[in-house]
Amino acid sequence: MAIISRGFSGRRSASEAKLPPGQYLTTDFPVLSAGPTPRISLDRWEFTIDDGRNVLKRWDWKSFRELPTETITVDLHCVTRWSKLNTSWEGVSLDILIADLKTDLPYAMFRSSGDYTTNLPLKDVMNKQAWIAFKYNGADLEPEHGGPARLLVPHLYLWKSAKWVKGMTLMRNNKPGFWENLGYHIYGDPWQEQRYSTE
Ligand SMILES: Nc1nc2c(c(=O)[nH]1)N[C@H]1C(S)=C(S)[C@@H](COP(=O)(O)O)O[C@H]1N2
Ligand SMILES: [Mo]
Repeated sequence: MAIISRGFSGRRSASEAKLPPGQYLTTDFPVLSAGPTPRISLDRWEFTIDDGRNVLKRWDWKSFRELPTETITVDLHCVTRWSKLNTSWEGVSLDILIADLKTDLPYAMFRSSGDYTTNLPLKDVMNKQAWIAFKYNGADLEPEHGGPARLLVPHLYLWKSAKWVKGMTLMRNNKPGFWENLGYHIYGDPWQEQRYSTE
């Protein structure tokens, strides 16, 4: 008996081609949180950028929502091996937030309500690679998924997309955040399968 394999057409399907190594497709939207879901009221929400000494920029919800927004469709890849394709978000590009920032500090630690942190090279949040997203599928982002607003960095494993994000601290040297300290990769490129710090 012939086994009709997925290679029947001689090509991978479009969705398989979008799947990094070791990942499987899911259509639901799992919730992965290291702690309880914080409830953040919009009148207390803020996002700040600091250099470890001084606050350089600060937005409250009103001024943040006056910034230009983008609607984007991106693929999500969690290090626990699920991937979700073509997710739709609305958010403010990090390019907008750091546009007139003058700094020679090449790394950033993103900070969330709760104790969650995650580190990123500044160049990875520039040039339409990262957003602070406040809508998912056209609706206000659910608290479980990081609402009112979360970082979205779809080209890296999803632990880099800090939920309930409240600020970024610019750094001279790269430092591990929450999961990176627990053995996950300092960078986390899903296409290179950079899951753990030994890889
Ligand atoms: N503040 C915060 N952000 C977080 C996390 C967390 O525990 N706390 N978990 C991360 C991990 S490991 C993943 S896979 C994604 C999960 O996002 P989701 O719950 O919306 O699927 O959020 C990331 N951002
Ligand atoms: Mo994750």
